[in-house]
Amino acid sequence: MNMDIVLGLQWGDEGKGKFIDLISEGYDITARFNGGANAGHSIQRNEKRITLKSLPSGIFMKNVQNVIGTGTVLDPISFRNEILNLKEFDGSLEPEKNLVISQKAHLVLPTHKLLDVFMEENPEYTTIGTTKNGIAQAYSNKILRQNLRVGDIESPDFESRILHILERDYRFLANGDRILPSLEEISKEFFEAVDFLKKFQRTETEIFLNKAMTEGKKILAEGSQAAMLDIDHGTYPYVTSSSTTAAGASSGLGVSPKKIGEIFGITKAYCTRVGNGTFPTELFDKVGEEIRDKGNEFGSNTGRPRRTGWLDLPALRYAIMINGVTQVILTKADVLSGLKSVMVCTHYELENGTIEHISGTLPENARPVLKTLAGWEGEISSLKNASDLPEKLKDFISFLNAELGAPVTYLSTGPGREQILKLN
Ligand code: 2SA
Ligand code: MG
Repeated sequence: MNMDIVLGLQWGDEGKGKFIDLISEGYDITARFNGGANAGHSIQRNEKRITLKSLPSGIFMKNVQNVIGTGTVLDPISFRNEILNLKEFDGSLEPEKNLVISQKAHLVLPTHKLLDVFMEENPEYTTIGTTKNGIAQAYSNKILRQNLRVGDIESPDFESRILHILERDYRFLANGDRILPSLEEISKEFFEAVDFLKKFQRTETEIFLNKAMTEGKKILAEGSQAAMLDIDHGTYPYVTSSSTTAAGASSGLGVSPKKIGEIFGITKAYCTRVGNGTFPTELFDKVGEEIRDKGNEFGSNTGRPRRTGWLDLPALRYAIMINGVTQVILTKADVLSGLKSVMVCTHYELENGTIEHISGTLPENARPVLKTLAGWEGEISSLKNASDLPEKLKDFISFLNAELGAPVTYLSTGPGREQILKLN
């Protein structure tokens, strides 16, 4: 097996970036297969923290190749900012050398972002609570077969085709009393960013990846967002617009499912969600606030406060099932440390029965049934051995092992790189 996958099992922000950063040393390539600048993968290095958006987390390792795959959408303006930010973070990094971008990844255009804001603020549309990065607009234009791709930036009529789209979108956006930036301004910024993008390697990443595998190289596919935000399987319409699942990794990278080995699913010891949509175990009390503050639960890019709630096992079982998760990585148990008791939703009750797995469409009247477990105490962030964990936390993990159908193999104990314990 040549490709392993890391993905989020909840609504994002499970700590994927940190885990990927830890294990990516064991891989030759890390690859992003979905989403775009809506992602925020936070990584801590030498006391400094950086949030990656479109870049794969292996970008810090010079001997790791990084791929922005076909299933993603790339915003040249955001990409340029991200690269400049990366170089400021560590001037010795050379992403021109260890990054390869798919020619078939779709471009996010400036008007996609304006349209995203327009739809979010216009009561005639459902408000999703998006990151306003134009993600849905880029993907919908892809599906409409009206969009341009990274490979198009070299074509002689690229500029005129882009201008045609921008002008058309502007005619739509200008309908009403909205104040828009000038078209000249946004197109200038866009074309400058496209020139910057030309410094980076662009290729048929499917061929690059499959060839690498025939040479025995190992790939780590890095999921953005999470299972419950998947366009097909998530809590529609409050989802993102890409395929966030293991199957999405396969199609987004052009790598056969036969090549997939481990599927690492990341979950927090509780739940968070940003944006709108169903969240049955949400907490509206002091405990919820405490978790938000202690867990620093604010959007890594947008700064939005995240909604917090208890762990939702039916949702987690569902996410594990649709992804075929082989190992569960548990994060942020340290945030719950000190609570007298913690709760976990074990199933849902309906008028005429129970639900053990929720799928994206949980019936309105489903009531979460919560089980109370004893809390744990003490500072676990500096522990070096899993055997030293508080007994009550060990019990919590054993409980999850029995409930989830996939083993919890790692426990993250803090944001730092070394703060992770391998469990047996
Ligand atoms: P979009 O922008 O169209 O993908 O938004 C659609 C829904 O998907 C959710 N979404 C996210 N949820 C959690 N984290 C995300 N990434 C950033 C982070 C978010 C941030 O890691 O912190 O900085 O606020 C992410 N990206 C998309 C979004 O909230 C909508 O519910
Ligand atoms: Mg995030």
